[in-house]
Amino acid sequence: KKICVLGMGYIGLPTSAMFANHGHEVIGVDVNENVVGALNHGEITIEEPGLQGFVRSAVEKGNLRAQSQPEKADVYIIAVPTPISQEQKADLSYVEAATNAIVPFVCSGNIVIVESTIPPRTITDVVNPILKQTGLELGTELYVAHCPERVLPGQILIELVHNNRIVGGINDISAHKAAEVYQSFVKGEIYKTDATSAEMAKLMENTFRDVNIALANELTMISERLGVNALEVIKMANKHPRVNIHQPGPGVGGHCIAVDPYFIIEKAPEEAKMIMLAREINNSMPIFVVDQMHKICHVNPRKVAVLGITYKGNIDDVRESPALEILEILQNEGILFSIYDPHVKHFHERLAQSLEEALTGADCAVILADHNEFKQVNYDDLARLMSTPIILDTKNCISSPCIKMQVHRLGNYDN
Ligand code: SAJ
Repeated sequence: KKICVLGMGYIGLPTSAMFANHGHEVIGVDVNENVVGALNHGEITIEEPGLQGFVRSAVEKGNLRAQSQPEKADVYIIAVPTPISQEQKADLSYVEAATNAIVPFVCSGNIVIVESTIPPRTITDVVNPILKQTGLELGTELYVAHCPERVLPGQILIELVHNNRIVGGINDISAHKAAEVYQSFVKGEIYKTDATSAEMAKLMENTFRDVNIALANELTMISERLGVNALEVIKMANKHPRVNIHQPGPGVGGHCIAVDPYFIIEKAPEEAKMIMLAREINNSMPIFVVDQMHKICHVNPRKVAVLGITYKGNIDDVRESPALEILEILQNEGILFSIYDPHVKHFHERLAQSLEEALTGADCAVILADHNEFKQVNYDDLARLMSTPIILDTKNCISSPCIKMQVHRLGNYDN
């Protein structure tokens, strides 16, 4: 089949390479000329384990090429971003633009699949009206489905193949046709449903995680008040067969979990009370982390070493990262900071080249992302570089016991 994928980002690019490496002819479309140029040389502009080699092999086989405009194909997959606006509403402009862009090329028998995360009813209320401009009858001549992506950044190539998929068609035949498309590489189950259920299911998956992280973060704040070790409490409670409290941390970042719950809230603000509260709790964590930092430092810190600024470990993505807010708070408080993140190349003039450089002269260090690089370090060896060897580990990632370095873990107040 010939597949045209719109949006060469974290989802569209690996998906394109996957189809291409499974024998399909894939056209990758992106509005960014740099991304298009790089891709045609087999180069990628994002970090994801295994992706570079995978994309290069697809391009070298001649099955994947990039361009800035769509063209005629059998299947169109829309995988463009849905950012959140200032008013915390889904900005559907990229989805609308991508749908409009394919209208001149779509023919009878084609399948249009939206993978972008969208608020409930977007296929019915926004995408279908645009596709009607083709003059084709939707569901009989043009098949339309929402097949939300579910891959975890850091494990995209594995999860694309092994995760279960939900395929929400505008009618049964659309769901069936879209499911067939994914059968070429998906080894998980493919479940067929209607488009609106698929939209809502995707949003609820990420909301479930957000609410559970909020519960862990709330437990952390309660534990601070009561002098309890929240990390131990979570470990023990999770020994129950039906309990799965998530891990506390400096907040929830990324372009999915910190954003998707708002797509539900905007559609039903009166009812989505718990969902909103979870957002508020998670958004309050950067302030809590800075407060904790002040409590463990005996004097007001002059310089803080911030270790890890991505929204989670072992990735290069700083979007919606709680670290950005923590840096802003430090800045506003007039506290000097150095930053070290082995996964981020360009970010800030204060980005240090090594852990040693970042720690030198610091009164306190704060780990905000659980990169593997931070787990195996002998922090006792580094203690001498700091003015005061104190470290706040917000991701519970230091495993070795320390003597010279004073290690405080977010959540552990049992002392
Ligand atoms: N986090 C915690 N505590 C935890 C788990 C995560 O504080 O116990 C934080 C992380 O540090 C990070 C944020 O939450 O800041 C989100 O990280 P994540 O690893 O939970 O998820 P994402 O955003 O990288 O990917 C999620 C996944 N959704 C679910 O697991 C339900 C992924 O499967 C989705 O495809 C992705 O969102 C998406 O694109 O929607």
